[in-house]
This record gives sequence, structure tokens and C-alpha cells, in this order.
Amino acid sequence: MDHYNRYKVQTKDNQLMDYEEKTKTFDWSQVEKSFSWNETGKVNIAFEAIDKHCESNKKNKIALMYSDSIRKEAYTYQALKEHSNRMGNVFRDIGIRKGDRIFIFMPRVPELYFSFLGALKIGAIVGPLFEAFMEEAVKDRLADSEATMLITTPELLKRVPLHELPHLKHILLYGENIEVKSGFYDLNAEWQQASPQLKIEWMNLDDPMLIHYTSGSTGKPKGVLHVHRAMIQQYQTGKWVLDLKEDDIYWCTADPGWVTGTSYGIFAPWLNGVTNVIRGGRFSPEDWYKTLEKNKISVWYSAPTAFRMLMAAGEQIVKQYDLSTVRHILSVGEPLNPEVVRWGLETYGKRIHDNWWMTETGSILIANYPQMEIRAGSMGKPIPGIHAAIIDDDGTELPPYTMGNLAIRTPWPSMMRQIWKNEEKYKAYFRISGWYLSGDSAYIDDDGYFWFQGRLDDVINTSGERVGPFEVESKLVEHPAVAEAGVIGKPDPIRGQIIKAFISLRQGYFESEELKEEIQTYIKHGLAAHAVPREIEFKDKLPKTRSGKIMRRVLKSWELGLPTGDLSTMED
Ligand code: 6R9
Repeated sequence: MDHYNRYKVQTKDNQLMDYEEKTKTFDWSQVEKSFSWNETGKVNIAFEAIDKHCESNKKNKIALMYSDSIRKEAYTYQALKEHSNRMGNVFRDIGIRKGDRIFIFMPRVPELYFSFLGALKIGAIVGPLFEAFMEEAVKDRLADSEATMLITTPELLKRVPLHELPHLKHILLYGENIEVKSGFYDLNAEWQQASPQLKIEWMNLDDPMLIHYTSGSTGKPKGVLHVHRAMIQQYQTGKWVLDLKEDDIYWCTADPGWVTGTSYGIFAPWLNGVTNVIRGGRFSPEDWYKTLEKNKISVWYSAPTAFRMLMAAGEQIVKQYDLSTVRHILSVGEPLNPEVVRWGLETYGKRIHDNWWMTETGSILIANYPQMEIRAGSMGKPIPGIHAAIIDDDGTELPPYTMGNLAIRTPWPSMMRQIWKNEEKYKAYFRISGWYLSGDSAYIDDDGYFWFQGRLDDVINTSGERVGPFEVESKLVEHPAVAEAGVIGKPDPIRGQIIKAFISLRQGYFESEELKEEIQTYIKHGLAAHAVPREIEFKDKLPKTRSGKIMRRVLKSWELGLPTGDLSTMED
């Protein structure tokens, strides 16, 4: 195990949250008092995120700063309130009612956010889709959720098999020179002439608001349903974990097609009333550093895959930008390799704070807090109000350093409330009474830090040794030639499984037998003999999800010549 790799960095923050104390005394009802619905019980998350701030001195504060290669715009809280009201009126006039599903399949432009908020305001359930989805993925999601309205562009509409989607009645097209025929609308023309005053649909805390489809290991994607109550935890983790303060300029790099792009790209920043930066277009190190510099970003939330790419681009380029406004950096989605944390500290002069959660959990549950000592490679500790544990198959909590199922005591405010039309799948998460089973394997150290090992089905058993693929991957990326690595167990008649590594090389390195051997020796000395990948295969690119997760199950099925299962979330 890689404990020796951890290093300690002491707190420098003045607003120390006394973790131990809070963990003992905190309960979620304390947060409810921060919201206006505390008395009426009727609520709308979009109102709390936007409109509420317009009743205070935040009316003219910038809520959204947007840029892509063509547009550069800023919207105040008041402007966001009015634009989302207009969208709400458009949708309601077309006939959308509380509980109907509106899907959004469009590039990351301001109008996406206006319509997202507008849909919530009239009580609809929003389904955000990645712009890069192809026909099959789009069809599965619209059909399963029986969506009645879709907001998209003429270009993307080509990927929507309308004749196979009988429930889909209204298409709102975003773009220029939109041709309007029956059932089709010109989104821009409609919203710009709609009234900026809207009668908000007041909801119950447990009424649904959002559906995110997430892939299981096989079969069709599941529709994870979230309710308005989630705001309690999105708001509070915005304070505790993102460390959001009044004057922050915040950037979450995630697309709303991924839960990080909604919980932390929309809800947490706006519930906390900060300035939220949205950037359209693709990843490039230059553009990203420019975005940080130009917008004077102070809090930056991204993912390991992006940090690894920035690391591969080198420290030279970082020196060309003034990143001095950046105060706090966070990462989620995959294990954050210790090497990346060390590199970040050297290069940005900042620690990158890993945190753990899932589409199903709705918001952050385990985190390296801004104020706490970071252990590189650990996901951190559970936030107050969350009881996380490593349990065995009977629900018994396991002692430190024992690998098992990462589980959470139910419930918590942002917990999913349904797998759309699939009671059975939903129940499977809760099959051990009182617990939510994440399907991740992990262990806890003596001080209560959680260490990720892999998905449960990813754990490798080689000659009787259990090896978490992440440990090996993390060691691999410490080697100067390795840009990224994916590690799987491959059946072996003698050892049960052997470890096989798929590796993409950094620029300037080329595959050879010598390099393979050098990497194997590196693992042997750096980790353990039993952790050495007996097979190494070099690849230009590793299969990843759009949120940047290395898809080990795809590597496995390639290796074994098996069907790859659902690939709708895979990058092009
Ligand atoms: C927010 C998000 C959830 C799965 C989760 C785990 C992996 C997320 C992680 C992490 C190690 C972290 N994961 N954060 N693994 N360290 N800090 O990513 O949601 O797309 O549903 O994925 O991602 O395997 O179970 P989602």
C-alpha cells in the first residue's frame, strides 16, 4: 500500500472548521434554516439559486461570466432571473407542466443555463445530455424518460430519431434561421419576446427536479432522479469543501451532462451567490490557463484527467500566465494520483483537493477540506452529517486497512430518490439495511482518511494478493514516460489473475521492450513485486468516459474479446 507516499501539508486558512466538533454536533436541519422555505415548506431550487439573491444587494452582481471563441458575455443575477423566467414562460405556454421531462442537448452556451433554470422554475424535470452523444445514446435516454420536450440545435437534431420517440412532442431549436413547422419552435425568438415575470411553481422538498443518466457496467444507462431537497447539501458543501466566499470567482470545468456540471457547475455556486465562470469549447492547456488568468478565478474545480493532461503539457507553459488569484483547487471523478498532487503543489504552489461522490449521491460526501492536512492519494474524510464506512457483504463495519465496500448510512439530503422506472435497480443499492452501497472498494487508515481502490469488480486478485488497480496506475504515472495508465486483471491459469497495464506515453517517448522492462522494474522497486504488470500494452489513447474516467471494463472486454456493453458515455 502506498501510505509512505502521503505527505502532510498543514492548514493556513483562518476560518478553521473544527472537524471533530462539527462531526459530533452537526445535523442537516441546521442548514435548512438558511433557506426561505424553512417556514412554508414550499420550495424551488432555481428560486433559491437565482431569484433570492435579487431580493438582496446581489441583484447587480455578476452571476454568470461566459466565454468561447466568439462570445464573451456577463449576466447579473437579475438578468439570469429574467432570462430564466422568460424560458419558463415559453415552456409553460407550449404546455409543459410540473413533472414533465425536458431534455437539453446543446452546446455549453448561456442559453443552456437559462433554459435549465427556466425548466426548474415551472416544476419540470430536467435531463441534461452531453453534446457529443450519438443517436443511440440520445434515443435511449429520451425513450426511457418519456421526455416530451427537447431543446437542441439543428445540427444535433440529426442525431435524434424522432420517429422512434412517440412521447417527444416539442422541439425547441437554438441557432440561426430556424425553420418553424408544427411541433418545432425557434428558441431564441420565443424566449426573447416572452415576459420576464413568471409565476414560479412551488414544489415540495421531495419533488423531482433532475434526471442524470449514468452507465452501469452492462446494459442500458440508468436514470438517476434527484429532488429539490438536494440544495441543502449542494449549498453546504459549496461552503465547506469548495470554500466559497462572497467575492469568489469560481470555475467548474465540467459539462452539465455530467453530475459535476450540475451540482457544482450550477447549484453550489449559485446557491452560494458567487460569480460562476462558464467556458464553452474544448480542452487546451493554453485556453484553460488563459481562462484562469483573464477571469481572475479564485476557486477551480476540475478532474484528474484534466490535471494529468495539464501535467503532461509541462510547467513551462504555466509560467506564461498569472495564476495568482487561484486560492483553492479541487478534483473529482476518479482517483487523483499522488504524483499529480505533488506536481500541482510544485507548479501552482497549491494543493489539489480530492473529493469523492457519485451521480447517485448528488453531492460531495468525502473530501479533503481546505483546512485539513492532505494525504496525497486519499479522498479525504466524510463531511459532517455523513457516516461513511467500509463494510463487508453482511453490513459489518471493517477495521482500518481492510478493503471492502464503501458504504454510506442512509439517508442524506442529496441522495437520489429513484432510478427512473426501475425499482429493482434502485433497491439493489440499498440491499443491506440502513446502507447505500457505492460499488467502490476502499479502505480507511488509522486517522479516518478514505483510500480508493477501484470499483469492486475491478479489484485484482493475483496469486492470492488483492491489488487495487488505482495503486498500480498511480505508480505508473510517476514514471516519466507514462502519461496515463489503465490496469486490469487478466485471467491466468497459475496466478488466478495477472496484472495487465495499458499505457499511453508522454510526448517524446516511444514504445520498446526496454521501456516495458524499465517500467516493470520501476513498479517492482516502487510498489511491490506482486504489483508488477506482467503484461504492458502501449496505446495512443485510453478509453475514457466523457467525464474522464478510464473505462477499465472496456480494457477488460478488449483483452478478453468480450462484448463491450454500453458505450454511450465513452469519448469519441
Ligand atoms: C462525481 C462523479 C462516480 C464514480 C465513483 C468512483 C469514481 C469519483 C472519485 C472517484 C476515486 C475520487 N470517483 N470521485 N474515485 N477518487 N475522488 O464522478 O460521479 O460520474 O457518477 O462517478 O467515480 O468510482 O463511484 P459519477
